[in-house]
Amino acid sequence: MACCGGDGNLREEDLSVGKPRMSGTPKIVLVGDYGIGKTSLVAKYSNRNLAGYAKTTCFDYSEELIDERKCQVWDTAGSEKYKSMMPMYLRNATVVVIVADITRESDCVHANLREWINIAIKSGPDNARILLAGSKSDLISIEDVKSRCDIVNDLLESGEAIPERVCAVLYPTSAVSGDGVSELFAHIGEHI
Ligand SMILES: Nc1nc2c(ncn2[C@@H]2O[C@H](COP(=O)(O)OP(=O)(O)OP(=O)(O)O)[C@@H](O)[C@H]2O)c(=O)[nH]1
Ligand SMILES: [Mg+2]
Repeated sequence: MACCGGDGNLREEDLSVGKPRMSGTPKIVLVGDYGIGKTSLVAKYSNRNLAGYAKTTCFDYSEELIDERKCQVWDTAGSEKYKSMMPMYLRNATVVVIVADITRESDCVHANLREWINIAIKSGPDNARILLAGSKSDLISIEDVKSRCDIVNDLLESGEAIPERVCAVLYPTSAVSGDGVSELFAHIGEHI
């Protein structure tokens, strides 16, 4: 369900879906650049078929069972123009999942994750858990997936310290093969 006005601007009532009716229900927010596979990940988890690429407008909202608990899942649009909306999307988030395309060079994946980690820390609640997922693992070999995750994890450990509530381990996933998708959502389930 897309939740934006026809002018592409978010209205306050668009966010009512996350308000009192759902209070107490864990809120999971997926963030990351456009076209990296956030919508596909949620669709794969909930066994929905996607017909081609339709970029998300503002955010899509669905309710999913994660670890046998009903959760609100907010799948945000990655386009640059929606970045200013992040504080609204991230409001009251329980878990923020940052998605990055693992097929890109490791230092690029790392820089991307770092940027989104900073956004999530700055714009999200202080107690939200932040998890990292790599997408499109089906497009590179298993060996490359492993070595890229290792390099990115090493890069995350080095340099500027990351707060403890960020689980700085990159989970590889593929919305095409399904690899890692249930593992990622089980990981989310550990934090709700
Ligand atoms: N090979 C492969 N393609 C993928 C995977 N996940 C997504 N894609 C493709 O990548 C494109 C973008 O996927 P989306 O899930 O719409 O990306 P998004 O992050 O939601 O994009 P925005 O809504 O624009 O932010 C689509 O053509 C998908 O088919 C994956 O795991 N493997
Ligand atoms: Mg999308």
